[in-house]
Amino acid sequence: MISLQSKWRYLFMFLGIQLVVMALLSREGYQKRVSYFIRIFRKSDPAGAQAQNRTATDVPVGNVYANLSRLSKAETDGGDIFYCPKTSPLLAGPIHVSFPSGLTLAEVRRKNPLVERGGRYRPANCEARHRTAVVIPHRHREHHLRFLLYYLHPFLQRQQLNYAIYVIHQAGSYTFNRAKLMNAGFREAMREEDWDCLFFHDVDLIPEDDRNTYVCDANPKHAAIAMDKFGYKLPYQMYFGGVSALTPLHYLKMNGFPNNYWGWGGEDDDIGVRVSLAGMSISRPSLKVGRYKMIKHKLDKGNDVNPKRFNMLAKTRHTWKLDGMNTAEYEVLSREYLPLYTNITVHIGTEAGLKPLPPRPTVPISAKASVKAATPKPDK
Ligand code: UD2
Ligand code: MN
Repeated sequence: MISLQSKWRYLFMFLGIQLVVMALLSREGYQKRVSYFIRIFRKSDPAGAQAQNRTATDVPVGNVYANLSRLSKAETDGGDIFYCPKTSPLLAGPIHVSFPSGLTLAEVRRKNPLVERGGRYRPANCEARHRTAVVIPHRHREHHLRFLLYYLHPFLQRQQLNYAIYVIHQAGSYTFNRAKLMNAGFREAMREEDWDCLFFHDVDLIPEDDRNTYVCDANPKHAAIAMDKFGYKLPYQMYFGGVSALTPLHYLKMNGFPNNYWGWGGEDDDIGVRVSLAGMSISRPSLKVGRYKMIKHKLDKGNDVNPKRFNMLAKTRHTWKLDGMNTAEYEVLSREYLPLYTNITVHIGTEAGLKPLPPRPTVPISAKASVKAATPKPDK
């Protein structure tokens, strides 16, 4: 009969032999088999569960950072660099989007080591086929901006683009003007580089499929065709809000965007109408690919609904050539090349122009009529 003590001895001997065998196997380059062997004994291993969700290229489905480990800094030997493939081999389709609390810009930086100052990137081992500037109108939405940067940087790197991210920040507290900020963004981005495509991008919209490529089409493209807030459907045929993409030629052909929509609403429809007035049509990705999640939010302070929007929209066909890129007046207050984006702070004035509105005179009631006549009317 074997005593209890010798039972333990045999057990230790058996484990010892196993360890020696495993060590030998791993020295011979059999690490994969060893880790497989180990995994068999770890039933509830989350990594094992995740492995079942992997694609043929060993990528966890939906993780926007999954493929970035396949990117590297330039390793060229000084020889020719060839164009990147027409379809990036790094694309993986649907992206899982969630908004965990506590995300910091430092974390986004850490996860995107190849992004250069000003939020720029170009593939190291092939020549990008496309140069895209992303223009984001912004004020007081730092929380949303962090999430957008977290998702957009790896998304664009997967697409093997030469890109930069420009945040156009409206200075002051006067009513927000999304479309005028885009005009400023267009001019300031083109001043820096000969971009062949500009993406005009709400700060709170996160793309959910990397096959929605951030390159331009033959016609102005409306990219945010399927948003969660509209049940992943296009709300109406002429809808052009959220995210759109135009070449510099498209942009100039339609005289850019309107400058006179102050506050929420209308400007996106005006832009859509401009596309057709300039003789172009709207192109769109498929509903399957042009999917976006919008970070939930309330209407901002300083961006009240614009009550004049319907009247203005009715006049777009008469106004589009008179107001737009050709009349966009603003002052650049600062240009900062931050690690994850270029921040351009602009003063865009008010309805009355670039100069701040003169303080209202306090006058006796009898004199009010004559002052009214002398005060410049805000333009429509
Ligand atoms: C819708 C459209 C948007 C625009 C807007 C009307 C969608 C997804 N988007 O957005 O493209 O046509 O209606 O103007 O339907 N912003 C700031 N700070 C502010 C206010 C606005 O940064 O204080 C920027 C920001 O990039 C934001 C964008 O302007 O995403 C649009 O404003 P919004 O998100 O408040 O309006 P929303 O979601 O109704
Ligand atoms: Mn929004």
